[in-house]
Formats: sequence, C-alpha cells, structure tokens
Amino acid sequence: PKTTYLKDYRVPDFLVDHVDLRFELYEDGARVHSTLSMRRNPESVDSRGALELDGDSLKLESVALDGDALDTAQYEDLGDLLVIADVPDAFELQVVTWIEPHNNTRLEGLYKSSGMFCTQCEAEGFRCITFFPDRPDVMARFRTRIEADKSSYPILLSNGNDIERGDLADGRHFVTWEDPFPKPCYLFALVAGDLVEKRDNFSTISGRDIDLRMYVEPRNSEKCEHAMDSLKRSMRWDEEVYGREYDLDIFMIVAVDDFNMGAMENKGLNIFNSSCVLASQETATDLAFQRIEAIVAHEYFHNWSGNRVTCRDWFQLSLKEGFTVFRDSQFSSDMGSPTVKRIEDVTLLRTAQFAEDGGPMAHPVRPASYMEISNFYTLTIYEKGAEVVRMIHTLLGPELFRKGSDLYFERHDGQAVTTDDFVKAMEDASGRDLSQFRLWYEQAGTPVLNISDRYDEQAGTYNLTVEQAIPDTPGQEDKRPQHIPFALGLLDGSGNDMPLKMADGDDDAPAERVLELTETSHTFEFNDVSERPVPSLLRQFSAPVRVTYPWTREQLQFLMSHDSDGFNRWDAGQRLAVDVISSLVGAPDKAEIEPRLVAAYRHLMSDPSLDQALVAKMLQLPSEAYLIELADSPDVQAIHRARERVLTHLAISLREDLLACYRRIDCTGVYELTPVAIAGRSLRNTALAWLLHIDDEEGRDLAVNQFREADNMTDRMGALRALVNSGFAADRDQVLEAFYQQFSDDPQVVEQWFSVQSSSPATGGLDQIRQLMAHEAFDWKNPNKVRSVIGVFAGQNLATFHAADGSGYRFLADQVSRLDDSNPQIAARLVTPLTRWKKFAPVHGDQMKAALEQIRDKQGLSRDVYEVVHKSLA
Ligand code: B3K
Ligand code: ZN
Repeated sequence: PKTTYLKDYRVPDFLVDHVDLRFELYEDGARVHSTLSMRRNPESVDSRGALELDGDSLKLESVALDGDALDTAQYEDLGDLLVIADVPDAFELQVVTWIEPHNNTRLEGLYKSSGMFCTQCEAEGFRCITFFPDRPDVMARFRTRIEADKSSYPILLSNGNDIERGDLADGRHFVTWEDPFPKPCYLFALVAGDLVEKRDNFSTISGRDIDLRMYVEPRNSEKCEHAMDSLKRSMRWDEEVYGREYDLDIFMIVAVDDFNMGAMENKGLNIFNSSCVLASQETATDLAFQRIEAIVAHEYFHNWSGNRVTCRDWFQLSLKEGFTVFRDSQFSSDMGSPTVKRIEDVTLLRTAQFAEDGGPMAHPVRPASYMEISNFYTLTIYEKGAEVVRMIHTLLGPELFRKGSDLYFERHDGQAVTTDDFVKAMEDASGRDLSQFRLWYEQAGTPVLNISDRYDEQAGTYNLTVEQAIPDTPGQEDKRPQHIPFALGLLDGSGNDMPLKMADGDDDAPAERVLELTETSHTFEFNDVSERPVPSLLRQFSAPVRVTYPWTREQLQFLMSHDSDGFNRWDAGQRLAVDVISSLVGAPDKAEIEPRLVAAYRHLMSDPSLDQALVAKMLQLPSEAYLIELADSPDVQAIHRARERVLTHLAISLREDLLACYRRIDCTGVYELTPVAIAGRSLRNTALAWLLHIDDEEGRDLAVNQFREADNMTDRMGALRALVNSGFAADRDQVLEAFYQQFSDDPQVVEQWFSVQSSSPATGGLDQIRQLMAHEAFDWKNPNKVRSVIGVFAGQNLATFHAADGSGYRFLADQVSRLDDSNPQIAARLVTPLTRWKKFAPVHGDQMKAALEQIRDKQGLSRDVYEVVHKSLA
C-alpha cells in the first residue's frame, strides 16, 4: 500500500459547485446517478490536467460529459480512479454506478443494517457510492433524491431540507433533499427504512424554530428521550458558551445497530451506533447515559467545529476532533461534576493514549503521513488533541479563548482549514505568541517532567526545578522542549494552600499559579515560605505529561485528604495505590501491605461529608491496564496477582466499613441522574464488588437481592458484575441466565451481558470466550458484538489475554485474520493490544510478536491491518 504525506498536499485541480444525486434503492443493489457541476480550480498549478475521480468497489454503468455519452475510449476506469483526459474548464459530468449495499460488510459507503439502508462516508466512504474527488477540501452543495419501495422504506432521509416527495410506479416513492450549505462529501448521509419518528423542537437564541427528529426501529421507540434531552441541552450550551446557533431548520438523529464507531456528524443528519444513543432506565447504566449525553453533544458540536469549518486534508483531523472533544468535555463538566469528568478524561488519556504515544503507532496530533486514514482516528488525535486545545484555553484564559474561537469561526466559516489556522486565530485574538506551542501538534510522544525541590529554611525560599524530556518516537528523535502550562499549589502543614509569592516583581501571592515551561530545565523560586511545603503539582492535569517527583507515602496520604484541588486529591490516591501495588509485584505472599492505604480508604468510605462523587472515584483502584502502562517490562500475571492481593486485603480489612457504606446509601428513591445519585450507586456497587471479591456470604445475599430488586440497569449490572467476578459459581450462572432470558431481544443489553463475561478472568478463560462466540446472540457482522466479546477480552481481561502459553495472542491473531476479510476497520482496531509487544517482558513480548507475524503472513491483508501490523513489527 502507498503512503500519503502531508508535505505532498496540493490544492484540488477541480472544484465541484453542485452535486445532484439520484438513488434507486432495490433489494439486490442500488443505482446511483450523479451529476457534478465542476470547474477547474484557478489556484491549481496544473491548468490542463486530466480529471481524476476517486472510486472504490463501484460498477460503472455510464459516463456523460455536458450531456454527451462518453465511450470507453474517452475515459479510463482504473477501479479506484476514473480518469477523463479531456475536459473543458467548466462542465457537467454525469456518472451512473451500480453498488451492492446488502453485500457491504465493511460498513463504509452505503450499506444495510437490520433491513435499513444507511451510510458512513467519513473518511473515504463516499467513493464507495459514486466517483468523486473524495477529499475534504472539495466542498459542494448537494441535492439528493432517494427512490425506494414505499412499504419497506417509508422513511427516506438525507442532509438538509426535504423539498419534494411523491409516489412512483410499482409501489415505490421518492423524497428529494436539499442541503443549502456547501460541504465535503464525507458529511453526506442517506437513510432509508421502516422507522418510527420521534419529534421535538428547539427555539434558538435568535428565535428560530428547529424541528428535532429521531428515527429508530419501532422496538426502540421508548429509548429516545435521553438523547433528545441531551440534544436540546447541547444546543443551548453551544449558544451560551460559544455563541454558536444551529443553522438548518431540521436536525435529525438516526440509530443503527451495525456501525463501525460511535456516531457520525453528517450535516443535519447524525447517524449513531444504537449503543451510543438509545437508553432507558431499565436497559442503560449510568455510564451509558453519560456517554450518550457526551456523544450526542459531540456530534452536535461538530456542526460548527467540523462542518461549517472543516479540515483541509485528513492530516488536520484533530482540528475538528480535538477541538470538538474539548468542547464536549467542557459541556459534560458543566452538566455534571467537573472533577469527576476530569478524572475520567485523564484516566483514559493516561491509560490508553500514553500507551499509544509510547508504542510503534505513535504519531503527532497532526500526523505527517498515513497509509490508511481510518487507522488515525486515534486517542492521540481525539484525546491528546483535546488536551492541546485545553492547554490553549489555560494559557489564554476563558475570555481570550472565546475571542479566539469567535475569530476562528468567523474567519473560516465555509472553509476547509488547518490546525495552524486554528492556532493563528487564537494568537491573533489574544496577542499571545504560540509559535513554540505549535510543537504540540508536530512532535509525538508524552513529555516527562522530572521535578525536584529544595527548601531553604533560613532564607524562607522554596525552589522547584522542572526538567522536561520528550522521548523518541518512530521517525522522530531529539525533540525540542515544548511550551507547557504547569499549574501548582503548595500546601502547609495543616493542608492549606500557601500564598505563592515569586520574585517576578509581582506582589500578587495567589494560592495557585500556572507556570509556563518553555526550556529543558526551569527553576522557580518562591519567597516568604514559612515552612517546608508539600507541592501539589500539575493541578487539574494542566498538561498531558508524566510527572515524577519523589513523594513519600505520607505526603500522598496527606494530599489525598487536604489538597484543595479535587483532581489532585484523587491523583494522590492513585499514586499511593500504584506505589503499594507495584511494590508487591513479585514480592513474597506474606509481604506487608501498606497500612496507610487501608486507613485512607476507611476514611473515604466512612465520612459522608466528603464529596461523594469524588469518593466514588477515589475508591476505584488503578486498573491493570494502567499499572501495566506504568511498568517497565511488565509481567502481567505478577501485576494481576499483586492487584488482587491488595483488593483482597482491603476487602478483608474494611469488611465492616463496606457493609456499613452499602447500607448507609439509600437507593430506594426515584432513579435520578444527578452526580450525587450516580455517586451513590457507584459507591454501593464498589462496596459490593469488594465484598464479593472475598466471597463474603452476606455480600452475596446483598448482591442476589439487589439483582432481583433493581429498577435500573446500573444496580442490576453492578450486582451481576460482582457475582460474575466472585467464586459463587452457582449464583453466577443463575443470574447470568436470568439476565439473558429477560433481555435477549435487546441488542444493547446483550452487548453488556457479553462484556461482563468477556472481561472477567473468573469465568473460565479462553474457553469461555469461545463459548460466547458460539452463542446464538453473537454475530460476526455486528461490530458491537465483536467488540464486546473479542475487544473487551483483549483489552480488559488481561490475565487471560496474557496467558503464559501465548494462547490469548494466537486466539486474537486468528480472530483478526478472520475479520479482516469482512471488516478491515474493525480488524485493525482489534490488533492494538498486540502492537505493544516491545514494552513487555520477553515472556509476553516474543509471543505477541509471533502473533503479529501470524497476521502479517496472511494472504490478501487489508491496507488497514497491513499498516498496523507492519509498523508494529518495524
Ligand atoms: N467523525 C466521526 C468519526 C468517523 C470515523 C471514520 N472512520 C465521529 C466523530 O468523531 O464524531
Ligand atoms: Zn468527532
């Protein structure tokens, strides 16, 4: 496969002003008539070149230029390219293609999902529908006519406004849609199906009335309310916080079961994976409710950050994704608990993005090259990209940041631009120089801050030295120091913030400062420091970096209960737990377990005056995945045992506290999605999980009872999960069976039922995974099922996946190879855990490498899997 480079970017040779599409949809295929109004781009360097249109898996039926049919000598159909050598400066091109949506298992372009037609065009799916200059800097106005059988497909949708509809012969009908906003073809969408419509409306800040519509399969009609409410909250929030008003008269959301990712922001017609939009108290957990709110918001926010202002090329993907993730995280933070939201974002970043950034697929937020763009919808582009925008927000402050975003939207409305244009708008609006800051977009790798300090009692000074180092990553060595906002506070002996007086001529002595690191080494001096402080470093996780500082366990325990920054209170707890668990890895069974940890957790559990949402987070032990990420040459089994030992020890020591905590929290009231109510359920379920970890009979009874009585999925799932991970085999089998019987006809719930089993090392290892794959509800063609069994197994059931005999790796390699034939995008995602092989001790690493080689040697590998496997083995 060939590599595409950013440095090779050229403006398009041809522009498309208007696209007229007519879809004839049938059971055995679809005919697509496309009429493109095109002209040569005056900015192109090649003023006489041939016209080249992208295509993929298309059957070309006819081509006509300005109304004249072309014969096969006048064009060349190369499969992935349609070339017409001789075209005038401006012309109309008519192309008819035949495609087979019902055989489309890649789920790119036009395909069928439970009987309905739907599309996914980002990044390069539009070329699977018709020949087109499939690149985001070609923006056109679209008109789309859809024709289909009226009884099977009463609902016909596309972008924009429906301007005409009517009946046709043979029981068929049509609807025509027109989108007034020029857009890149990746934002095109079409849906045809037998769907129920849920309506609502929204009145915009300027008083325009927007029609809100959700389309779902009839059995899901009671699961739309939460998404609809989330949509309205998002629309209001974007007006209030960013001054962005919705632009079309209709906004539509469609739920489909077979979808490669979470959702897609097609103009005016967002398409969602069912699991990321449908919810009811009975079937969705708190986590799912929150995820849905966030994804609905994310897709909606794209209407400005992505659609009105889009990407010049796919190297700029983070322009829309990083910014939009930042926006949706601000939104979630405003809707719930800001500290909890920050903890969740940082957990994902540190566990998964840091791992990516330290592995063979590491790439900058603005990559310089790719083979398959689908492989670059990564945690780096999304999550690190959002952190980069967040740092700009921190450096500029909220007012100047808003000025910058206003300028960005105003300056680039209707354009396809670059991350550099975004930074430039921020600079121009604020007067700040962000030239060094731009390195965050260019350099891959997670910076490491090594911090040391010195207190001089006599002089009353405290010196903090911060050294930054950015590790080498594939193709990038000897990096330059980056511009890093570093928030900190200093705590005195009673846990209060000390005034931060610095010799910078500034008389101000705030309780917290954001220092700016720009050099490899910086020493900051604080004056009038009356006692040796305990530093609270990188508050709010002000930059996506690793921090090392020689904290004592005593200091961590102190920060856990006193830091005025909630995030850092949590972080201190994580560091303490990581330190305790890591010190037990490979240690003899009778090695003592740090009593401070028990004391700290007891305090958290028994003091109801503490912020319960934060407490619920603080009681979650660092995950195995995070412990592995932090370790050098990790021995997974040893880490697993050490973590289990700590969990057992905590559960035994805190048994009475756990029972008291469980009983103290009243969950009998009406189900609510407030941070306090969510925290209550989370705490109770953590208490339950810990009790069942030691096979406590009383805990078992509580769990079985909770499972039976629960009026919501969070509590039902909490009980199920606790029982599945316990040694009570009979109860486990019984509840699993009962659960399946109750929900077997609900795919979203069955996915959770799969996950709870495939993530558990307690239920029988690889055999159990194979059994799940043989289950009647498993479906190779459905990405959610594949992810919930195979993806969850390899990503969360780490003790089984990393079995010493390598069976987990070989198993994954087999599944990837099989899936690659039908859905390369999903197959390439599943490879991820194996790509980290170099990090592991040879007991794991050698066999992981062998599994990658096994995939590499398969015939006819897709470009997606090829890229991941070859880069990982390089
Ligand atoms: N923009 C889409 C992702 C498309 C992925 C294509 N392989 C969803 C989102 O980020 O909002
Ligand atoms: Zn997005």
